[in-house]
Amino acid sequence: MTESSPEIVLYDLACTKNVCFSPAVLRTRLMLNYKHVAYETIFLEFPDIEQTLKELGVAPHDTRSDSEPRYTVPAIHHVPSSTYLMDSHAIAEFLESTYPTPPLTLVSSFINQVSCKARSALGPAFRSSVTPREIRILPPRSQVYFRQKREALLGHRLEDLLDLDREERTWNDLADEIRAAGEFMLTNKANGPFVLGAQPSYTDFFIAGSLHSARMVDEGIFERCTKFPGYKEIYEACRPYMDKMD
Ligand SMILES: N[C@@H](CCC(=O)N[C@@H](CS)C(=O)NCC(=O)O)C(=O)O
Repeated sequence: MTESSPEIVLYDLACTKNVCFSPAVLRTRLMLNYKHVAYETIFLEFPDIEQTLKELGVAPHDTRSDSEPRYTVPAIHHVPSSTYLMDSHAIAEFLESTYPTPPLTLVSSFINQVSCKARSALGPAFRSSVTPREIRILPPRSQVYFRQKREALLGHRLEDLLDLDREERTWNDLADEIRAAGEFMLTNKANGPFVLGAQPSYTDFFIAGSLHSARMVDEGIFERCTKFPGYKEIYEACRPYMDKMD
């Protein structure tokens, strides 16, 4: 397979750095890189996602509220089977069954617990630090879209989220939980650097993807997080699967 005949077209979210920064797309991208699947990327601006995916015939999400977008990236076009698919979890299952080698554990009781702890510890911290800064790396049309959607949800201006004292308190309040989640990631460290030990899992890609996303938005958030045990280890172990980011 050559660069000019990719197996997969990956629809990603555009930013001014021209690299992948969406945490959801990063999970898919790390998986494609890990499995050495030849793919090309089409970066879409926020306001173009719905129309582009609709025109491709992608089935919309069955959403129950106006706040959940009906079309999201990542989306893929699997060229050999003319399959169009949206949603990182559905895409992960498709990739695992279509490209079983090398294998990737997508679910297990242990990795699900690790994901859950990481999400609950980092979610509020990233919402206080990443969400208000993300707009800075969006192109102008995406900025307008992002501001409109987020402010409608928040009920106030994005800038009001960026209160440095409150941000500090949020991280301090969460410190024990972030540390505990990071230490839990290291449960199998005697066998290797990944959550399961020697082999990466989808949870490693979730953690590394979230950290890389934060890093693309603001290096300081990444540094803040990787001071805790576990996070840097997983991130570095996943570095080999971050070679292609565009
Ligand atoms: N559950 C989805 C969520 C993906 C998601 O939220 N993607 C965002 C970009 S990071 C998106 O496409 N949003 C479209 C919009 O807000 O209109 C997944 O994991 O694939």
